[in-house]
Amino acid sequence: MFVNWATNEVVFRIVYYGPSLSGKTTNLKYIYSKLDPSLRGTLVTLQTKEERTLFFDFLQLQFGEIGGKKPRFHLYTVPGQVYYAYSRGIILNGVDGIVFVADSQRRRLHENLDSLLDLEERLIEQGRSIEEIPFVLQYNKRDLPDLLPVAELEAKLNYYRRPSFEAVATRGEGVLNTLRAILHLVIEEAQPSAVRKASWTQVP
Ligand SMILES: Nc1nc2c(ncn2[C@@H]2O[C@H](COP(=O)(O)OP(=O)(O)OP(=O)(O)O)[C@@H](O)[C@H]2O)c(=O)[nH]1
Ligand SMILES: [Mg+2]
Repeated sequence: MFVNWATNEVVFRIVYYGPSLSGKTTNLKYIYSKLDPSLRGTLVTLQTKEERTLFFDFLQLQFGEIGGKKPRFHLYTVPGQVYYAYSRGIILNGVDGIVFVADSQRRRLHENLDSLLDLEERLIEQGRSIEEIPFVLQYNKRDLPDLLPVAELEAKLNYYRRPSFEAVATRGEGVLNTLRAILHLVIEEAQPSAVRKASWTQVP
């Protein structure tokens, strides 16, 4: 959380994490397409020709007020490809909330586990722990064949028992539920009394 006293803004950093091709950028694109332009900025994506995220994607959301300040939510995606660990560390710096986008396909279980481990390592480097950070999981690509059942994904990936959501990000299914959940947790962490009044409920 970062307070800009000059502009009376409070800025929260929310990071979409997960293995390569799990659908992180797709989540941001859908949020961008659905939110009223008065609530969001432009979507910045930095991609290779093959549409793999190179450094990060970025989208700013702005809703209502918290304790007299204007909250801004900076949504980032990390590049999932294994060798971009350094970039992921930079993007995670000062994170207030994490959405872990898992790929539900059976053959991708190991990439999901590796990415979760990578997330924990990047946080430990910064003297932080996943246990103290608002965190939700999204089981994406539920439209594809040969999926792991949700119960198995829960058992394997959700060992901290955090809120989790099924999704088909390409169709937008589950994307806004996931977003609402992380906004709720992040605001609750910052100021519990503000949750009910906060206008994150403006997410359609
Ligand atoms: N069938 C299906 N395809 C999806 C879904 N979500 C994303 N995709 C596709 O998966 C591919 C990768 O999606 P991205 O959103 O670019 O993945 P990413 O997690 O940002 O990948 P990196 O930037 O490499 O980390 C794209 O072709 C998407 O259209 C989904 O729910 N179902
Ligand atoms: Mg991406």
